[in-house]
Amino acid sequence: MSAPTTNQKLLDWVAEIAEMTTPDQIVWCDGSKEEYDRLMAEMVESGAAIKLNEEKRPNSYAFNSDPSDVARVENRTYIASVKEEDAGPTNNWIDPEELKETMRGLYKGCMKGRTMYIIPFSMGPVGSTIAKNAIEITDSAYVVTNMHIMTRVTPEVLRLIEKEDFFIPCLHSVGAPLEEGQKDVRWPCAPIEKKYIAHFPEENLIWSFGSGYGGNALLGKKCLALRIASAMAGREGWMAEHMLILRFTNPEGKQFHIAAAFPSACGKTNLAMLQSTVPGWKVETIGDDIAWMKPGEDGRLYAINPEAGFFGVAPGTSEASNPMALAACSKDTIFTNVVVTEDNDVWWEDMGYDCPGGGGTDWKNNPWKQADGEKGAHPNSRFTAAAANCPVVCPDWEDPAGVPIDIFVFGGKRTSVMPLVHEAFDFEQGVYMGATASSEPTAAALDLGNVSLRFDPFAMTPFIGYHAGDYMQHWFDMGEKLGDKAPRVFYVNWFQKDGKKFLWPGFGDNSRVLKWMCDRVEGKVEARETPIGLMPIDGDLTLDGLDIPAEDWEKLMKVDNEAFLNTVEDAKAYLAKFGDKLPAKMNEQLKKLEARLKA
Ligand code: GTP
Ligand code: SPV
Ligand code: MN
Repeated sequence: MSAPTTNQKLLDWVAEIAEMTTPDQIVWCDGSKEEYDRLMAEMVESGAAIKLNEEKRPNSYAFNSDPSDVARVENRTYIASVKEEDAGPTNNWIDPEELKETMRGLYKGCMKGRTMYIIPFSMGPVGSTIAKNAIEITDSAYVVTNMHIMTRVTPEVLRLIEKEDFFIPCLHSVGAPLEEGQKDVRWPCAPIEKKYIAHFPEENLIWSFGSGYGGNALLGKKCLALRIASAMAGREGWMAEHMLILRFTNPEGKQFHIAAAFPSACGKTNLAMLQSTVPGWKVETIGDDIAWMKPGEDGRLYAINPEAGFFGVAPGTSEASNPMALAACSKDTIFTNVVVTEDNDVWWEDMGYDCPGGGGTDWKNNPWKQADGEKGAHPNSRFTAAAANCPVVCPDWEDPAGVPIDIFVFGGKRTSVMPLVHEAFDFEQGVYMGATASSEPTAAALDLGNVSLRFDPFAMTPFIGYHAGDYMQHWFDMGEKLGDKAPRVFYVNWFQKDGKKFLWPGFGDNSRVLKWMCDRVEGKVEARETPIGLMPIDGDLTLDGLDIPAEDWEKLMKVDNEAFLNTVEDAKAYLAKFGDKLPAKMNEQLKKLEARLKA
C-alpha cells in the first residue's frame, strides 16, 4: 500500500517504526465505514469478536479481554520527563533514554505476523484551533475500530499534518508477535511486567506496549488528551481536565455550562446525561470524560470535548440510572467484557432486569448462569458508543469554539464525612477543594491495592503529565487570569451511606443539586456559611416529591468539624510530599480552613 501522505516527518516515523516492529503488512486507515466493517468481519472470522443480534443490537459487537488485561495499569504508567523532578511525586518516572532502550527491546519484532495500522485522528473537531492532530500506530484491529468511535479518524487529518508539519505520535503494540503458523489468541497482550504505558512530555510522544485495554491502548484518551495535553496546557496557558461537560437549561431558556471532575468510575458519564427531575430544567451532553478549556476573547473559559464517543462503564447502567447512555449503546456499539446472552444480546450487573434466559457467556468467555451468583460482567466492563448516538447530545457539542463554563464541580466517592454539596467562598478556595479531593478506590484501575481513601487532586492523579505541584499552581494562575469571570466552584458527594443504603437517591435527582448551583450563580438564593464553605439554606435545594427522612437529610448536610480536622491532617501529610513545589496559596488555604474549623 502506498502512503497517502507527503509529510516527510510522518513518513520517516512510520518507516522507523516498521523497521523496528517488522509487521507482515502496513495499512493506512481512513476512518471509513467500509474499513470498520472489514476489520469487524475479520475479527468475527478469527473469533476475537462476537457479532451481536442485528435485530436487538444493530451493528454491534462484543469482545472479551484476557483476564489479566481489564483496566488501566497505573503502576506500569510512566511520565519520562528529562528531569525526574518534573514528573513529581504522583508519577512513576524512568529516565527517558533508559526507558526507550528497554522499550525498543520489547518493540523489536513485536508486530511479526501482524498488521501495522496507521490511524490519523483528531482530538477535537477537525481543524478547530483547540484540536490536536495525531497518529496512532497499532497492531490491534480492536484499537482501530474503537478509535473510529472515540476520535475523528479521517484523511483530512493528514492534510492538516502536511500543512502544519506537526502531529502527536502515539505508538501502540499489544506485544504479542506471532511465529510462522502460530494461531492468534482471542485477546493478545503481554504479561504485566512487560506492559509499559510511557509518556515523553517534552517530545509530545507516547509509547504503549503490552495492553489492549481502554486507556492503555486507545491512546487519544488518557495518554494524549490528559497526560500529554495537561503538560502542553501547563506550558501554553490552557487546561486539559478529567471532566464531563454538560449544558443545563432552565425553564426560561437560560443556559448554564457545567464541567465536573470526578475520579474514574465515580459518576461522570451518569451526570453528563442525567434526566432532570426538576420540572422544566434539562441536561444536554457535551462530553463525559475529558474537557479542554481555553480563555476566550471575552475573558471567559471555553470548553470543548476532545473525544467523539463514550467509553462508559457498563455495570450499573440501566433505564433507571442512565437511560440516555443505554440509548447511546442501543446500536453501533462495541462492548468489552460484558455478558453475551443466549440470543446474542448483552447484559451486565444492575442493568435493571435479570439476565434474559438466566445466563449466557460471561466476560471470561465461559458458560455462565446468573443463579450461580458470580458476576457475569467485569466491574470495569465498558461500552464504546458514538456521542452522536446519544439522544441528549447537545446541538453545540462539536462547536469548535466550545461552550463558556459557569460552574466547576469536584467530587468523589465518600461513604461518610463529605456532605452532599458545598460551595467555595472564592476561586482560590475552590482550587484548594479540587486539590484535596479524595475518593475511595474503584475498579477502573487494576492495581491500587487495599487503600481506603485516596487523595486524588482534581480527579487527575493518574493523568497529570508533569509535577502535580506545578499543576496546582497552574490552577491558581488560571484563576488569576480569569478574575471575576472564573467559574464558581462546588464540591459534591452523591455517595454517603448508612450501612448499605445510599442516603441520597442520586442519578436524575442530582439535577436538584445542579439547580441550586445555578440559582447561586444567578444570585437567586443566599447560602449559609459553614467552616468548609457555603451550603444550602433549608428549602432552597428542592426535595419536592422525594421521601428523604429528616435524619438522613441532616446527615447529608452535616459538617463534622472533628472529622474534617482529621481530613486536614491527612491532607497536610499528603501535600508534604510536594515539598517546595506546593503552591504557597495551598498552605494559606489549609491554615484558613483549620482556623475556621477550630473557631
Ligand atoms: P470513568 O469512565 O471511569 O471515568 O467513570 P465515570 O466517572 O464516567 O463513572 P460512571 O458515570 O460510569 O459511574 C460509575 C458508577 O457510579 C456506576 O456504577 C454508577 O451507577 C455509579 N453512580 C453514578 N452516579 C451515581 C449516583 O448519583 N449515585 C450513586 N449511588 N451511584 C452513582
Ligand atoms: C477512566 O479510567 O477514567 C476511564 C476509562 O475513563 S479508561 O479509558 O480506561 O481510562
Ligand atoms: Mn475517565
